[in-house]
Amino acid sequence: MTNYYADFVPGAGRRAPRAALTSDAPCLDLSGTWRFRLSPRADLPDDFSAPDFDDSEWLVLPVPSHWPLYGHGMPAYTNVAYPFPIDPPHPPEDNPTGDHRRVFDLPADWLDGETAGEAVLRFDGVESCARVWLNGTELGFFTGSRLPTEFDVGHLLSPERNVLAVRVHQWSAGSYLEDQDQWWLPGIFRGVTLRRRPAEPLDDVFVHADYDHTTGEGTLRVDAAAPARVSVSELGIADLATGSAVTVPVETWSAESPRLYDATVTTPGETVSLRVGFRTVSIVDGVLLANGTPLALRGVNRHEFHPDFGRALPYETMRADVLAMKQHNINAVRTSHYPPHPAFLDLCDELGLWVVDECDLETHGFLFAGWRDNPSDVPQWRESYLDRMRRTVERDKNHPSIVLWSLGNESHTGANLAAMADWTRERDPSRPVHYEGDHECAYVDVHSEMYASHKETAAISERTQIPFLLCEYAHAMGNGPGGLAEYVALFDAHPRCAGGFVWEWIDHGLRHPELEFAYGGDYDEPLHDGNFVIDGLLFPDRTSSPGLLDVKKAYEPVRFSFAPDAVTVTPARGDLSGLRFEWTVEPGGVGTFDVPAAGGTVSLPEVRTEGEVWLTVHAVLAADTAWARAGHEVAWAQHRLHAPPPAPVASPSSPLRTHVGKYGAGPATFDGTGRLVGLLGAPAGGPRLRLWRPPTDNDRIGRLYETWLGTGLHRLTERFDEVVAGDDLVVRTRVAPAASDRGVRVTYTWSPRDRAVALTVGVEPEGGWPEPIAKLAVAFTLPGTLDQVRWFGRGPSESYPDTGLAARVGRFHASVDELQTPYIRPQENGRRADVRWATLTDAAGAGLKITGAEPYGLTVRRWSDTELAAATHRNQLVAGDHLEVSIDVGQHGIGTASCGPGTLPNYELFLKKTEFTLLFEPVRPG
Ligand code: IPT
Repeated sequence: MTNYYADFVPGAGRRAPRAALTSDAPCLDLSGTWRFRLSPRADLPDDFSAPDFDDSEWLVLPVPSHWPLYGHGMPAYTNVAYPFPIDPPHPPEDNPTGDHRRVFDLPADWLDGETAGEAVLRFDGVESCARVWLNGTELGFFTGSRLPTEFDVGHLLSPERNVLAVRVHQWSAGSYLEDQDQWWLPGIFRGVTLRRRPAEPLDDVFVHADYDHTTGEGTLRVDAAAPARVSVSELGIADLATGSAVTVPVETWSAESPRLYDATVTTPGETVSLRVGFRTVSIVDGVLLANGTPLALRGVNRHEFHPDFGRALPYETMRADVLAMKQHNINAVRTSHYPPHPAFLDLCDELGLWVVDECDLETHGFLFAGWRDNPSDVPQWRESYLDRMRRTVERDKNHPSIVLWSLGNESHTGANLAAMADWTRERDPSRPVHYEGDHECAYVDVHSEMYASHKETAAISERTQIPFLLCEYAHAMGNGPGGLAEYVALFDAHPRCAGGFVWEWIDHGLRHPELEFAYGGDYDEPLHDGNFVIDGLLFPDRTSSPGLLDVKKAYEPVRFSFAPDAVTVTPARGDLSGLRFEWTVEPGGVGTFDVPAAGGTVSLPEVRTEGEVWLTVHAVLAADTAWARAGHEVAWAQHRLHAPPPAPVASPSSPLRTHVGKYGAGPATFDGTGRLVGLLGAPAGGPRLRLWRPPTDNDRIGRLYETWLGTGLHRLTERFDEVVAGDDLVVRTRVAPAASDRGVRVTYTWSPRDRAVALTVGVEPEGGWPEPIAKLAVAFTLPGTLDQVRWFGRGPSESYPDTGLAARVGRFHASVDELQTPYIRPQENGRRADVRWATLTDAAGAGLKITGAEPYGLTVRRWSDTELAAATHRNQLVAGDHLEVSIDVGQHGIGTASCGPGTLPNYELFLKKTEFTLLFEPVRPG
């Protein structure tokens, strides 16, 4: 067989695809330590397949694995571009090829007398093309990296010393169909198993478990590859013949309440165990329904990723992903852009997530060829397209969690996609077909878009005649996504809009010895897309980003609305029966209240406290669930019970201290030009006007950042024009970028107070400033020892004008280090919003309190904006000996311009005449 890896044909020698089944037939797991040899090319002799070939000099490699993650070759990242010439079906000449060998004996109970009997060798995932031999006999080859493949091998097996040889090519014709935005990672990365096939086997099963919401009854019918009997003891179903239906009262399966019934299907030779969930997906009047109720998909896109193992995920990681999704109010997942490991879908069934199961298909790189010869419309590729869809649907058809089949991603359009849709509908009429690239909706059942703006989303939701969803939105790259709440409000408002899937679940940062987490370019790839692969809600080590906390808030299944003396609680999905309601008043007290399952209005507690007082209501789990413990907070909301007292900046004045060439006011000292030189007896600097921020990914990739660079916001110069020392110390400056006649007149008025000093900053633009600015702030440098920050404002996590939904008003404490959000590519982060006051104190509790006449945004760092902007990986940030403190009275929103719309108009920031006042007072220990 020559050049099978450069052929349109998807494989040879394989068995027909079938469901992933749990069977009582013996199964031998062939994962473990294999022998391995890497070659730079594909056209090698196949002598290694001979059983007596001597592999004792070879390396060893765990299977499942990607070999580049074990030091053999390098990972490589491109988003859209193919990292080889577009010349289908030819893969590149440089084609790393991994030969794998595994020797195994059959377990004693496997043998049927002297013979091994029938058996099937199964590969659950190999990237990108494998040729397989058993005991020296070639079985065939296959492509379709994230799809299963089986071979009949019983006739080749011996009781002892079976030699399995697998040649894996990194590149193949199949690579043209696998241009997903992720690392290119070759290898046998999912399980390899040998499955005994008994006499009278049960090779395939197709469960149909519908639910009629008008009667409350479920209808079960199991189609099977051989006559078999079906039992579901909990439903009193015993010995139902395959092919015949029975209707009984059932509880439905839903993401909120994933009720499963254990079932068995039995032939004389084999018993298969299934978990059956009853649910019917339908489209009525353009609304996507499950069990007669609108499907509200509050989803995420999930790639399979682990920082050490790539797509060879440990089971515990898959489970952790599903649990974390559930705990963050995510109820749906799109398996972008390939069928996941089958165990992941079992977890979705068990724990409850609606799934869009996507075929392993993407030809995005043809974009750079103007979509010329795009495989989606080239007849030679048709069989490969159908083969991929068959293997997806056949493997996964029994999962109640799957509600839509997706043909693939970003493959433009064409007859082969239409053929996939036709085949799918014919094989499984119970699930609608999704594919975003069919813009005309010629062969799909739902209208899907990615990164539509809020305006477009509203417009499509209004005019569409069929269900509409955003298969990708809210690009979670770096700091962000901004504008999430506004999207979810649109989903809630439009019945035909079934919701959306945030892009994406996790940053694909690979653990790296020097860089901590690597992204594109860190392996010297000649062509790469940098940190565009770092765009998840989780950091690579699966700690949460602020974006994930915002998703949790935006996707809450409970809504609260407040009247002056009451709160109304309404379920947004499901009902309130599993929840307990609590309230806290800070400072004040705590309590609980009852709400009927369908929702209701409850009086608010009466609280008599002075000052600014907030009520927080919490919906928490009443009892342990499969995915979180009792007490886990599902939803919350806040309501201000008492307005703030007048800001204390107008405390009694005291005289300005003057010495030769120096001034003093409260804790502050100034040089003769009026420059701040000391605070609390320690060196300090500032204030300096700041209009720039270290660019977020959204700033940088969106075009606004270029505007900021062009305007020179990052290189403002300052001129001291005048200092007037009277009752107050008034310092007039002009701040302006080089090469421009624009400027800003900034007046700092320092008013001495009793042991304190108030600062009023007057800002007056000169010349036109038509573009948005990044922020309007003053920056100070303070001693590095003041690294304990307490504040009354939004927290505990960061917030920007259009992010920070998860940040509630309260009193918080964090060290300066804890205030930093460790984005993998460093960028603006860590701002705390709506700060009424903050203290910065040393270990003993001594330091400074900064109170705003109006709430302000606070950012405290151990490095400068310039250093933050220059760092490409977070371990390059080195703490200095002082703090950089920025106090802003406005920031431009975050938006999602790295992929999608920028900041919504009401979160834009423009420079205009402004005045704000801050009070600085010493804080003493204790
Ligand atoms: C879209 C892709 O579908 C997804 O895989 C990912 O690359 C995402 O963008 C960006 O991170 S395609 C884009 C052209 C809208």
